[in-house]
Amino acid sequence: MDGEFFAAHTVAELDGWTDYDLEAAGRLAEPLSYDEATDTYRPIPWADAFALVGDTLRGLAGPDEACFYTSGRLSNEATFLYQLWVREFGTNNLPDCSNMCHEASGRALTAAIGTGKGTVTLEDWEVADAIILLGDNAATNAPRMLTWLAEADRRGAALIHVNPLIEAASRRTIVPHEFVDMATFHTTSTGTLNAQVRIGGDFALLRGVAKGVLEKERSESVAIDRDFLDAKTEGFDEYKALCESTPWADLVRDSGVPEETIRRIADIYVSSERLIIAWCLGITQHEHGVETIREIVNLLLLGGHIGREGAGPCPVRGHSNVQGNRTCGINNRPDQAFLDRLAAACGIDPPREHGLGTVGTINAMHRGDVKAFVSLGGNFALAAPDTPYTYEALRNCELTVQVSTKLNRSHIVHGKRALILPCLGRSEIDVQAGGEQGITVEDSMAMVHISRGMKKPHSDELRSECSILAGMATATLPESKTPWQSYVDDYDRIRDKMEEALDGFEDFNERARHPHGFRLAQPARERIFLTPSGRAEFSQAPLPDDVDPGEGRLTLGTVRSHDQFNTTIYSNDDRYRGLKGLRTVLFMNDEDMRERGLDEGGLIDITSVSKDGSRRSAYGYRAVSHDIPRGCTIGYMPELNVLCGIADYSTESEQPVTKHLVVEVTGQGVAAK
Ligand SMILES: Nc1nc2c(c(=O)[nH]1)N[C@H]1C(S)=C(S)[C@@H](COP(=O)(O)OP(=O)(O)OC[C@H]3O[C@@H](n4cnc5c(=O)[nH]c(N)nc54)[C@H](O)[C@@H]3O)O[C@H]1N2
Ligand SMILES: Nc1nc2c(c(=O)[nH]1)N[C@H]1C(S)=C(S)[C@@H](COP(=O)(O)OP(=O)(O)OC[C@H]3O[C@@H](n4cnc5c(=O)[nH]c(N)nc54)[C@H](O)[C@@H]3O)O[C@H]1N2
Ligand SMILES: [Mo]
Repeated sequence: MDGEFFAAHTVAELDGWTDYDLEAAGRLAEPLSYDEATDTYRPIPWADAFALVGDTLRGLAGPDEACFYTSGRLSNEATFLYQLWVREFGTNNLPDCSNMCHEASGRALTAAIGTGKGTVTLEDWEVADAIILLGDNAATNAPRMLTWLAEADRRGAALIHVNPLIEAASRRTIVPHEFVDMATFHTTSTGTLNAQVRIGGDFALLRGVAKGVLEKERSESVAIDRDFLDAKTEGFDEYKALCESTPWADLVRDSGVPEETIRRIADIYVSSERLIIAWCLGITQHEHGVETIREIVNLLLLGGHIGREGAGPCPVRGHSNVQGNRTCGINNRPDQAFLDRLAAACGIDPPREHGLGTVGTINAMHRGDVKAFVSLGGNFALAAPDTPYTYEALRNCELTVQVSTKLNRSHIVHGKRALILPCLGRSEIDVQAGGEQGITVEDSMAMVHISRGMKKPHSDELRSECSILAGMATATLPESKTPWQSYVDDYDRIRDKMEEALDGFEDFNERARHPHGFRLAQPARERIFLTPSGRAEFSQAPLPDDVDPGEGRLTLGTVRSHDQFNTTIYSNDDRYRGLKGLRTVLFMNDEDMRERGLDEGGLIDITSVSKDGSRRSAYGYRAVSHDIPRGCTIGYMPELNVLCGIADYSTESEQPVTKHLVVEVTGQGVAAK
């Protein structure tokens, strides 16, 4: 997609294309700048593009008038350069996709165990006796996990799936890496028990399991790990009292799960020596996401299921390097110790005030307080909540800059001036002055390893993300003492600096080259809890009060279909949920449909009621009957972001509550009767 492509299609025309067609148009091939007179993107030399970025940023009233977004694919090296540029420039305005994804996990784990990551490794999965998986559609979004689940089932481990939907991975499924089974359509068991919670009912379920375990403790002294609780935790007695005083009736009502099932999970808990609890977005994208994850940790602590082989908390991350982005400094709320070390290693004076996250960025752009927006990957326009409001916010900017591989909506919804800077993909060869370069990423289990692209780049004009970042940084900071070009010439030099600036990166260059890389230290894995008390902390939150959406309303969760990657939709089918050719649907409970006079496939309108009382609607959807608890409904992201008001974010995590929207659903023609 070079200059000719863009000369032939105005932005107004591209605006009419589907997201699929934008993405399918091919790889971006050269830097482009928006030309208002012709409403087209036109080729621009790299040097001029960098100068435009530098001039615009230096022309702002202050560094906080700019925001710098990251989607979770950026390598550790590029991440480090990005945050160094932004902090040397003078702001912590570093919103990222984590603000919409696992922010709640990081905050909850930091408060509970002192470090914002899980403690579980792949070897732990191989020896766990029980695995509880909450709010994850593994068959679609984490297919590698199917292999681990199938293996666990074969050795007799208990697999408990907690989800309002009975997803494909929760019973029997075809495991993608088992080729013979695939060829013969042989399914493998990947589930023992399904607990079909109400949306947002996980907290009550988890507390119920804890209550069941504590009741058992009266008769079976082995139910909890007394020594661990005494030596390593804080707040157990209060937590125990809280569990005891919460009536079963409340736990059953709020979770939507029968007492008998909750007690069965407690039985499994007590009979398991090694328990892993893993979770994904079904837990995080709620008002009470942080408290729910703290309740996950509470439950693990009871039996000492942390810092022990085969046990622990395991947030299932999304993008390939979203965890590494945080480790290497993408964080709008950096802690002071991190900044102190960065300042000493890099000779900069980073700002100390916290910066804007995703929701804060949108609001600030909307008000006109933020005038420049730089995006390293991702598709902010569609991934963010309140689509029309976010569009207005982006269009308000003086300059938007997208560093991307392919065209998407965020290039079409742009600021007054706009740049598209095309970068190498991870699979492409990256040659710099010092030869071919490799980059590192960190996976969900904190393993870091180096990799190199093998393919010839799509176009000679493409630059690596490190090189683009250095170009923008040099143009922004002419007086900078950071040796930007030297870093780009040889990424080993970036890694040497990272070793100085970041915890856990000792001998980085050497260890990254080990065949399987190396594991970043996770102190909580060694039962070293870097909390203020030096112990793992029980939390004492009350039951959430928002499980019931109110009379006549439903709670809506937005999810991915089988054929999509976040904002990129590959087809309108959702194989495992048995749907073909349509994404404008809501999965509904039969009773909820009957109550509204809806037939299968009936046309519906959906109106959300925001926290601030404002209303938003989506029209012409279809109701699809599904096995889902009453009062709950599920539809697809990113389309349904139009229903998530800008005020609909969690006060605990600032995450948009995209699994917990309050909606009214009416049949077209039915409501009028
Ligand atoms: N193929 C593919 N893989 C992906 C992605 C993709 O789009 N496509 N995206 C990547 C990214 S960035 C991420 S973060 C992950 C996301 O992976 P998932 O978290 O699996 O993503 P979702 O599709 O949003 O599904 C969330 C699940 O939570 C359930 N759920 C909804 N509400 C609740 C609730 O209140 N409680 C519980 N217990 N469950 C609930 C839904 O039924 C659904 O099964 O996947 C990553 N992997
Ligand atoms: N309603 C609702 N909204 C949600 C969610 C939800 O469950 N419900 N989930 C949230 C979650 S978990 C996440 S993570 C966010 C995702 O938010 P984003 O990360 O912003 O969105 P993606 O769709 O993953 O971004 C895809 C784009 O990244 C670019 N890209 C791909 N590979 C590369 C690369 O190697 N380099 C560069 N520079 N660019 C590349 C491509 O242009 C592609 O179009 O969305 C959030 N939004
Ligand atoms: Mo994500």
